[in-house]
Amino acid sequence: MSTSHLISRHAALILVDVQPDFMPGGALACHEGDAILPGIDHLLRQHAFRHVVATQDWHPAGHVSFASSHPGREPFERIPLYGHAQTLWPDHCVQDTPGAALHPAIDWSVADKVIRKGDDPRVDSYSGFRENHGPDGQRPATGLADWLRWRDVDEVYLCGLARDVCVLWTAQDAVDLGYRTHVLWDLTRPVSADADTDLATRFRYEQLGVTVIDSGALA
Ligand code: VGL
Ligand code: ZN
Repeated sequence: MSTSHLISRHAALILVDVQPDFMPGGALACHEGDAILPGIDHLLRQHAFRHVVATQDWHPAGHVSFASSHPGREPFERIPLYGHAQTLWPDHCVQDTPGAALHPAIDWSVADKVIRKGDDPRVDSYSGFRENHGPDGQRPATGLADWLRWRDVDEVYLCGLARDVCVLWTAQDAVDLGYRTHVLWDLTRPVSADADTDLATRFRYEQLGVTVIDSGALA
């Protein structure tokens, strides 16, 4: 935490799913999810990153990840789907609803690119880089890696929601794709409010080789 991070010209900031549905009052609220907004606003106003990308969870009504699409199932149950575990969620980030918007408290004009994910009704998508496993066992790319490659990005800083789901999956893929990967811990919040789970999440990042830092350490 003490080391100050000099931001490279080849680094991108990736803002994951900063959307009202993941904040208190929203359909799939993260614990204190809105607490990240002032820090993200501050960071963007500094124009510290040459490349800024936002991801946006963007589901059609009746999406396969919604518990409501599976009669007799409840949100947060897990079911097998295409050979993998699928957590069922409350209906959230339904396309063109206010809860799915990029959060209005942030000035998104500084984002160079918005990657929408989860719009295939049959497939969930946590990572900003690749969809979850589909019926054919593949994980289709979202286009984010191509976009970053085109701009010579070799290092990514992640923030947003949720710390234990979409930010984590994005971090995992970033590491797999060879990016030096950092998570801005203070600018993330988890779906699960449980402190032990949160500690385990932090350990997972560290195991992956992701640097866990606070945004105050950026220079
Ligand atoms: C997310 C669950 C379902 C996230 C998205 O943004 O972390 N979590 N869809
Ligand atoms: Zn979702």
